[in-house]
Parts: sequence; structure tokens; C-alpha cells
Amino acid sequence: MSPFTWLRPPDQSPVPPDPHDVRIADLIQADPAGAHVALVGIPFDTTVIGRRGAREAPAAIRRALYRMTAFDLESGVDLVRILRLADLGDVAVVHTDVHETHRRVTAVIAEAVRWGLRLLVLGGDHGLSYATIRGVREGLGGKPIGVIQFDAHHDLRALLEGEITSGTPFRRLLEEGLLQGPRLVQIGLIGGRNSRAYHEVARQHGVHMIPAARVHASDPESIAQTALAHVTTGTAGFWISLDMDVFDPAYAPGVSAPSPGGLTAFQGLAMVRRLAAHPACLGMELMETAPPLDPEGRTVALAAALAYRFLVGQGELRWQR
Ligand SMILES: [Mn+2]
Repeated sequence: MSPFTWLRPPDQSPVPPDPHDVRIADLIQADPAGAHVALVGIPFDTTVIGRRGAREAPAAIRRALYRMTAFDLESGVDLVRILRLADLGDVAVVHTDVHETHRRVTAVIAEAVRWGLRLLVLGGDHGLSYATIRGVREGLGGKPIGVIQFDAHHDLRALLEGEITSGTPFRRLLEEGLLQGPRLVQIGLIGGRNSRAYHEVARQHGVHMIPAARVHASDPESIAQTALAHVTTGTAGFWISLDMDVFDPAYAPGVSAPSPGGLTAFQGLAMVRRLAAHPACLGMELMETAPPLDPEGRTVALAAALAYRFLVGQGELRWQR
């Protein structure tokens, strides 16, 4: 049985007609065969430590993304001509069963990677990253991968009494040997939100840490280059795992744990586009957008813009060839 049977079709997202507009919605095909990039939603937030709502993100981000224009005036890239995009729908999650949900997610992601698809995953809470990253690795036959994690937090918490939470995914990946510390880059960490004990875990594993303050003192291009050097050495590719709480609440208030001093929208958008245009980029996941905590839609709009920059980066990659 194919793991794709665990996918449900996406919500229909009607776009108002203007004959001059070509939107992302117009590029979508349902069939993954022949696609370059595939969207997968995971409407699941059972393991969030704090405030919930991320299960509503895949539908909300899709609606915003589908309305964006296929032509990007900043890069000159017209995705119509270069990017074949499939939307595989949402993973059929089981809200009361974390292990079964993670199993399905891993199976779907691994199968999509085997198909040679680059992935754009819409979460969902960050606890899911254990399952997605495990799936990416499985899809590559267990070859080592690198991960660039945008996050205000380490997410290296111990599993107290075995409980899986949105604070534990990277601890599990490191301890189970599915990810090597030196191949994990954490960008956007914030002071006052991470315990010394977990900072030490990161240090001991050799995780490369770039606090938000260092991003502010530098520029997106240099930070992206540093991160790429760590995740492309001795790996079969790298994955981008982005927790929306990496942004300052001015840009992304609708998250479980807002962290003042975080990245700006510009910094995030520039880095994502740069990373997505690298040939070793296997995909990106956007986690922890919580529409119920986002009444003005600012966080959803930024998440959609990040998804868009990922597609533009993937487009640039194919354009240059
Ligand atoms: Mn996180």
C-alpha cells in the first residue's frame, strides 16, 4: 500500500478572476508525477507545549500562497515557465495518536523524497520535525543530511516521562543518530528563552548556533553562506526547518511562544530564497503558524511569503540551468 493513501486533497482555494493575473493556484497539479516541488500539509498540533492552533495553518497558508503571482518582479523569475508544482494535500493525521501520526508523516515524506520531489511542508507543530526529518533521511536510503533550523529555541528538551513535545524533536534526532550535531545549524536563538542545560546539550553535540543578535549584526547573505557550509559538507542534501517563532512578534505574533528581538521578515525571506536556490536543498517545512492566535493574519501572510520565496529559489535554481 502506498503511503500516499494517507493524503487527503487540499481545500479548494478560489482565487478572484483577473485575466492578467497568473497565480500560484494556476500552477498546481494534483499528480506528483513529473513535478519538481510538492506541497504537503500536516494539520496537527497535539504536541505543542504552549498555545495551540497550528493545525489550522496548512489551509490558511495555502489560501494566502495560492493568491500570490507566479511572476516575481524581484528576481525576474516567472514560475509559470520553469516550476512544476504539485499539491499532494494534507496528511490524514490522528489528533489523539502522536505515534501513529508521526508514522504516517514519515512514510509520506520518505515516499515523496523517493519520487525525487523537493518538498514544501506546511505544519503543524514543531514536534512533527522528528517525523519529517526522519522521513527525508529514509527517502535517501539513510544517507546523512544537514538541517538548517530557524527557531528562537533549541528544541533540545529531554523527554520527561517519555512525553513527545514541540520542544523535543531535535534532541531525539541527535540522540537516535538520525542527525549529526555539526550538520545542524540553529539560526535565530533568543536569550532568556533557552535554559543553560539545553544550551550545553547543543554545545556537546557540536550544533552550530547563530543567535538572532548575530543575524542582526550581519547580513542575510553571509549568514546563509555560513549555514550552507555546515550542512552541505558530507551530506546528501539539507532540509530547512522553520519555526515561525524565530520572527519578532511585530512580524509573526500568531505563534505559541512569541520572542521579542527575533528576525525581521526581510531577513527571513532573503535567507529562505538564498537557501532554496542551492542545488542541495531537499525542501522546507514551515511550522508553528497558529491562525487562531493571528487575528490580523500577519503571521499567515509571512508564512505564505516564505513559502513563495522557497518556490522562487527553486525556480531560480532551474532557471540558471
Ligand atoms: Mn521550535
